[in-house]
Amino acid sequence: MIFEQSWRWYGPKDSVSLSDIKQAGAHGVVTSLHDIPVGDVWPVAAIKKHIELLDNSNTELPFELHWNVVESLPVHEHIKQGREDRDLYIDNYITSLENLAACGVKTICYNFMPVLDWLRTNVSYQLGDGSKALCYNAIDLAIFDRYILKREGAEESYSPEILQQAEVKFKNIKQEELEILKNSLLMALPGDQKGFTLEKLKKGLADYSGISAEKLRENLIYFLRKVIPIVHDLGVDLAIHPDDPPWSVFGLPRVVGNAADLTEIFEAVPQTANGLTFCSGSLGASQKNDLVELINRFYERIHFVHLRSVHHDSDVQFYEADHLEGSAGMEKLVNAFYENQQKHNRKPLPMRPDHGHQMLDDLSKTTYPGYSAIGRLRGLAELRGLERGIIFSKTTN
Ligand code: CS2
Ligand code: MN
Repeated sequence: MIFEQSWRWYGPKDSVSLSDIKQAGAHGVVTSLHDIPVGDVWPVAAIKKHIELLDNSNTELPFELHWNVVESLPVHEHIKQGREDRDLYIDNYITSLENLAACGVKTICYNFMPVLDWLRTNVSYQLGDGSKALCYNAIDLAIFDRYILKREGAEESYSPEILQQAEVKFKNIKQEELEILKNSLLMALPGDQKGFTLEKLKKGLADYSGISAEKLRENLIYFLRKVIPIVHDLGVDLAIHPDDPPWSVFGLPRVVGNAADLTEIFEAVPQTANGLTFCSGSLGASQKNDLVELINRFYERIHFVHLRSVHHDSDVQFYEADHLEGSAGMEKLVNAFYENQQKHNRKPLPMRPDHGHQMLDDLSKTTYPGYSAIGRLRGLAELRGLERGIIFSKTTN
């Protein structure tokens, strides 16, 4: 197979159970210890307890689940900011990786986005078939930034056209539209952080004033130079998740968005343990990124795959389409993974459908935006079919 079918699980509090995951046909469980504060060490006992949850589910049915990827082991903001105490947090990070390795969990996804993880302006964007998707609109982001957050200097982050359109749209906007916008941007990010308030967001942004993209990149490389040589010897692979969207938001620096960024990061610390989570949705949000080229170029560093497809309505808006639709060209991507696997003779890479629509019964449930059961089930099933079809067409005449 090209991929090890995987599924993100937020732990016992997740409304999608391990039994649901089995029924979705995934074997790999991508999960994290969400209750441990960012920056603290993950103790062996806590890791083992989490593994036991999966092991216990394996006694019910012969269908086995295992923890194949940590998503995420979050990086403390002081490391990203390069504060004086960063070495302490880096040491904790290394200890957590050593503990995970001792328990056999060796693929680690993380990101280096300041303050925020992924960001959307509407987490319940209505699609024509009745399902709901996640959507990003640059004009709405400008409205939030200027008129709700009222960030100082916000106007410098947008083009005159966007600012003008934001002004016009804001004048006529309905209260409920504003609520959706505010809630979408401030909602709790999946499992990782408590929801933001405007105040917390302002404070988080202020902590980055004076930190340029160059500085952030330096801080990332500083972190990798300390961590990679140690974890490389343990057989651990780190897989950085690209910025989503892959450009600056709220004036924050972002440095993991395209081939040039990735090349700098990988050249600075060449071991393949310094690797990538190939996320077709995040990288594909920029129409300048050629996804197939990125797979071909960085394949040997790709340790984990997120598949989803965005659809670009215009230069200012994209939404997350069905996995086989949208702009990603999923057939070409899965084919590129097949070709590279043949060439480099690698075992199946863990792959999960990254987000799904809220559809059918999902619509009446509360789930983390993007992480409903049925939408992802559809995504995984379609991707599995595509994978089978590609392998079949390559191996039979
Ligand atoms: C995920 C990210 O939901 C998503 O889009 O791909 O939140 C991802 O888990 C983190 O950025 C990885 O650290
Ligand atoms: Mn992703």
